[in-house]
Amino acid sequence: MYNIKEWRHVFKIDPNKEISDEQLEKVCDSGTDAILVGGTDGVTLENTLDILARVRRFSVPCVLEISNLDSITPGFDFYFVPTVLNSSDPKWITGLHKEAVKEYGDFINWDEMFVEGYCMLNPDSKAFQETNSESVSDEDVLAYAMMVENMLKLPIFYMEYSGMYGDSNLVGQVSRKLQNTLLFYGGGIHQAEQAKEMAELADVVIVGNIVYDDLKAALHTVQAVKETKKK
Ligand code: 1GP
Repeated sequence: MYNIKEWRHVFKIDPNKEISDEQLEKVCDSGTDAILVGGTDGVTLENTLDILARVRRFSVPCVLEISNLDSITPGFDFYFVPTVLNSSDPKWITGLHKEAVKEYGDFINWDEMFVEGYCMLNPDSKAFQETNSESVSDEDVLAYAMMVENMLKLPIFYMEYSGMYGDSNLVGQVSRKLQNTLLFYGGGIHQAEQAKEMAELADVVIVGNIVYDDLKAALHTVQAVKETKKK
């Protein structure tokens, strides 16, 4: 079985966006550690199953990042469940989770499930707005990181800058607060240099949009991350 503790680079594929078979093959065979399937809007069971079937032709691990109850389906290697720490709406913190467990709780293989403590950091992003997130100070982010590590004891803390390159200084400070919890960084990575900078600070670097905007640049981020040691 795969060990997520060894992952360094992940591509996030949005089921609601078009990607050709040829492009998807390049993404899956790129040497990335996993394909994370998830998006903010328009994620349906149909487009999720389509991506799952197409990624399954390759040996790369395939993970569903659950974004709504309708698109949950068996067949993924892992299920990542976001809980949005800075949301003002309980629905995104424990609400949808409770509904999912009410419906599927007895069928869930808990060993395949990892909860991600999300901190939404780009107020202009769809993800931030959709989840009714509240703006946070650096001190807030550090407090959330310490809570995730020491109080909630979640496996993953996700700094989500979706669409915007983040503050490497803050990512570094967060990194120093986490020992057992893995630090995921995602947002605005357009070139290898940025991927490398974040790979020095975070355990896992997530690359999303650039796959659709500039596939060649996206593919270059894999090697950049892989040859970088976390400090
Ligand atoms: C989005 O964190 C990921 O959920 C990656 O962000 O799309 O900006 O690369 P980008």
